[in-house]
Amino acid sequence: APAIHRADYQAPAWWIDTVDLTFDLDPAKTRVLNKMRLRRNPDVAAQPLRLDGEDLNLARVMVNGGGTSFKMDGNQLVLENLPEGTEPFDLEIFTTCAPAKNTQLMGLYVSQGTFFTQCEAEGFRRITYFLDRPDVMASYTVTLRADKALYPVLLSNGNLVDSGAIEDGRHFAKWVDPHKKPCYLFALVAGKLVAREQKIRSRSGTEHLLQVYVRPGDLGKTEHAMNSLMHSVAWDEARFGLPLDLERFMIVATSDFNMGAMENKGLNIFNTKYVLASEATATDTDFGNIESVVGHEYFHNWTGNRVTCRDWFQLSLKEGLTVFRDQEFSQDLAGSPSARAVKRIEDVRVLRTAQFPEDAGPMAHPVRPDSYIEINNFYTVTIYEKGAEVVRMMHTLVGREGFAKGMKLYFERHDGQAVTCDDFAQAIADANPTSDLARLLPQFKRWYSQAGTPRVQATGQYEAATRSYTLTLTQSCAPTPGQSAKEPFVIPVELGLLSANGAALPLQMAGESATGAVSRTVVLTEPTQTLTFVQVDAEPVPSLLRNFSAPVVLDIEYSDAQLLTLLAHDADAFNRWEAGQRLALRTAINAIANSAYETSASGIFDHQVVGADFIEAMRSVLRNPALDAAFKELVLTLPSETYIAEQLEVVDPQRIHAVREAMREQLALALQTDWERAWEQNQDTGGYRPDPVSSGRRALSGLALHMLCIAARRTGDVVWPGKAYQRFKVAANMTDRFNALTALVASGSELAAPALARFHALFKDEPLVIDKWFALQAGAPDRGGNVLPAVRQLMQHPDFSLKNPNRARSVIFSYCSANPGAFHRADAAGYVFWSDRVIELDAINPQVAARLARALDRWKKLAEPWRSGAREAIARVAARPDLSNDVREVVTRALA
Ligand code: HT7
Ligand code: ZN
Repeated sequence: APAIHRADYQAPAWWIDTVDLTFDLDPAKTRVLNKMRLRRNPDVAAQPLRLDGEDLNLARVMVNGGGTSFKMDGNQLVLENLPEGTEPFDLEIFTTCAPAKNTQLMGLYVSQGTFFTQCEAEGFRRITYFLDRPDVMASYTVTLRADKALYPVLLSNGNLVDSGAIEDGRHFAKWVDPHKKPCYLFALVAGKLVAREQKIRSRSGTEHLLQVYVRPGDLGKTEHAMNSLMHSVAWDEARFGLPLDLERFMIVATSDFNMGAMENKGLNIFNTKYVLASEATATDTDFGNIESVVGHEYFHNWTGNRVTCRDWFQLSLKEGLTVFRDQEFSQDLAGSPSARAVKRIEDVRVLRTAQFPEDAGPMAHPVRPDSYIEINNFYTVTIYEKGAEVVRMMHTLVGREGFAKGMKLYFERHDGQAVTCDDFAQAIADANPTSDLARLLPQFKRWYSQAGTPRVQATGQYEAATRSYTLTLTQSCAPTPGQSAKEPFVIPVELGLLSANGAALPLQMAGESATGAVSRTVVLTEPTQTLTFVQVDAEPVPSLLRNFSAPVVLDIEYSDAQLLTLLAHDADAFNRWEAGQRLALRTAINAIANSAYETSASGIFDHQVVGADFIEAMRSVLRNPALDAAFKELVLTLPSETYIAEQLEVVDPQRIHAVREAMREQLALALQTDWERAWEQNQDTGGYRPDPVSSGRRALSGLALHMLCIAARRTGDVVWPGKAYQRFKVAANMTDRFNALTALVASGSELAAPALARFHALFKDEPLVIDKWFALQAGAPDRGGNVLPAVRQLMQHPDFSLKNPNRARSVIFSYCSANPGAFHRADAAGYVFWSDRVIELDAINPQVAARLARALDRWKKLAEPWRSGAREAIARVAARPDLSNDVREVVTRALA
């Protein structure tokens, strides 16, 4: 397929004002009657009407009630003899499709006997012929007709205006959406569902009905989703003055879904994973994810739906902004500064372990891409998470109030329109004319146009004679595909200085008078800049990029002593955590590089690499009564293997795995009594609540149990595995139960097998829990190459299905993308397995297959023999003549 280029954008030659859809729903053959009112766009040169369609059977086309000529050009329906002039006319198209055969889960499909739709990005064309592009916004009326016994609930966007019985045991429902929308926001649902309902009143006094629809047995697991929805409605009104603009807002859960959830206007469709939760079946992480995904989809109601994207190159306009909003929502709900910092650290961890590698690999693209072959491949961590960081930097540059003013102006200017990233940035800048953002806007927008992660190199020079400290900050950005040279970025750097004993020093720059401020934001714009601080009594410890104020890599040569000072004293919690990570990373990288350290044939790395200072620093964190448990758990978790790999030029995945495992074991043994105390002091008291404090306590006690089981493996102790098994059996919530099970599996305990069997028996009727059961085994540490055969075995399990994306992800992705030590086998068997699965999945669901195809993105960094094995596996996929555009684009870029 040819690439589509942003520069080629042209406004549509036709507008569609109204769409009246009638569906006769039948899994084998659904009939769709599409009556549209169209008119020519007078601003664009006259041209035939070309409507997109895919996998449709066309039965009839009529113009103003009469027959018309038409032709097919590939997948497009082309009408050339349409009425002249700009007067509206009626176009009626009658098609059929086969939802039961739709395994791609795009367009109209059936999941467990219920009809669902997924139209973003280009799924509406699989329902009817249409101008399937986001800048064509129409008013929709939808009539659904179906068997009443099989499909008692019939839902679509907007308001229910009519319903009733029709012939042959069938019934109908008619929905009218009061808001114009692009077709990617269309949705319908039909099936046997029940709803949790809640009436709410907005600040202005308007009443709204909130509904969460699920399968009948799942109603008891909808309370948290409903609470999250109510919090979301209240938050958007309080923080941004954005009210709910619908009488009725519905969420529907399905277990077959390609992504997390979808923001269809007034009828959000969710993966069950992000709706269903009870303390018995969902972990604290699940509860947190539900809160943020419910928030995310709800916030799209304004950022995405009321103001949408002009074209798909602008995807980050809605996604980056909405991720920023859901991150802020979760932080605001978390409450305390420490809980906010924990959320920020978690978000940055995702960015650095997933987006930074993307930005350095073959799929690197700007936040606003210039071209794509398959848009589904561009729902990426760059568009979402880096896009959110770009919005966050704007927020930093104009301040919280300034940003709220900017949002207000954005909606005043663009409500009801399909716009661009430029329009958004312009609105934020125009609302803050004296801000750094307004002053630097053209340069700031390089964040949208230039791919790659910038690096900022910092060096400090203290001069005792003048009591001054000079920081030199130099920025650079490596070439990315299609972009060899980069211009300097606007980089806000929040910073502070600490004395050697950890006191916060007042920041006074040369030529300024003293203000007493101990933290400030400096905005970098040049390739190199120097900052001179005066009245500094002794060499300070710089604390740079506080709260991760820009999505960059900070290169700075701290001494161990400086890092220990920051870890113990920095007022910025993010940088405290970061100092601990730097210490751990340094230890890991030195051990990986030290050729005197041998790895045994079985992959065991038997050298003491963790130094006494690091151990004592970790002990102080663990014992510090002033720190929250959630923060301690983050500090005491070593950087991931993926993150360590990103820091290296050449990657030996087995050595990284062995070194990290050895470090964990050493920390487990050296801090044994502290882990015991952490376990005992963080037991749940009272009932389960997924709030930040109690979930932090569960996280820390879970890590402690894990470490104690790791230590037990080395010491031969049977007490802690026994305690873990006991906890696994009697735990009152899934978080504690699953942490105990994980500790047994990850430490290779003999009790793991009986625990896994018991877990399956207990939860065999809970698909989301069975997903965890599969994922835990596919993600288990490799012992002599046992994981790949286990994964093959899991694929033979009666509960396994390749067609269900959650299940496929829980086994195949957990192995190929989340278990580097087991996947990167020297015999390349992991890669061969990967290529087989990519090819197999591609025939069922190209979108999911293309995500799996990304697992080998970074193959060029691998050492031999992995590099050659990986290249061969990718080439094997690429050699298939029948690949989807989705997978073809990924493997072609990987091999380029
Ligand atoms: N906007 C939604 C994207 C989405 C999606 C895209 C392609 C294929 C299937 C999909 N399901 C959902 C999700 C979001 O960002 O809110
Ligand atoms: Zn989104």
